[in-house]
Amino acid sequence: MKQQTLAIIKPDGVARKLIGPVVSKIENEGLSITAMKLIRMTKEQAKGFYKVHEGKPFYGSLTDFMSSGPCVVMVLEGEDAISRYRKLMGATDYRKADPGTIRWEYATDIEKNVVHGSDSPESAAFEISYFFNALEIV
Ligand code: IDP
Ligand code: MG
Repeated sequence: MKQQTLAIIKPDGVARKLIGPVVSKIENEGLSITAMKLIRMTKEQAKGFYKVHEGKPFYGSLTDFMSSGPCVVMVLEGEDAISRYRKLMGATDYRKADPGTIRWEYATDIEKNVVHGSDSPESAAFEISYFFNALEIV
């Protein structure tokens, strides 16, 4: 099934000049980028984006981190884009990520794990609309 998913290169990835390597992995996987921009979230915007994690012990630190610098936000499109991009990212904890995945190769910390990807069609719809309007998606 053709799907869209929301991908983010987090502030650690942008600061470490990993935009190119991450985009290469996405393109090599055969996923299409149908929207892309550099943004910097406020703390409030990061809290809204990660509302699903409100109340968890890492919520405050995560939203500080996500608002600490610029991020690249992208819409990816392709067959089973949601699960394919989740697989390409690797496990949340980079120490458990499969070899060759983005987090296996580049993450340094369970929080500073370089990338985000939607985990379901429902979250993809919410997350894409959080950053992009219809005119910005090609
Ligand atoms: P995901 O990004 O693989 O979907 P989630 O469980 O949705 O993982 O968590 C969102 C983000 O919160 C993670 O990518 C990571 O940056 C951070 N995070 C998750 N679990 C922890 C934790 O136990 N300690 C610190 N940060 C965490
Ligand atoms: Mg998640």
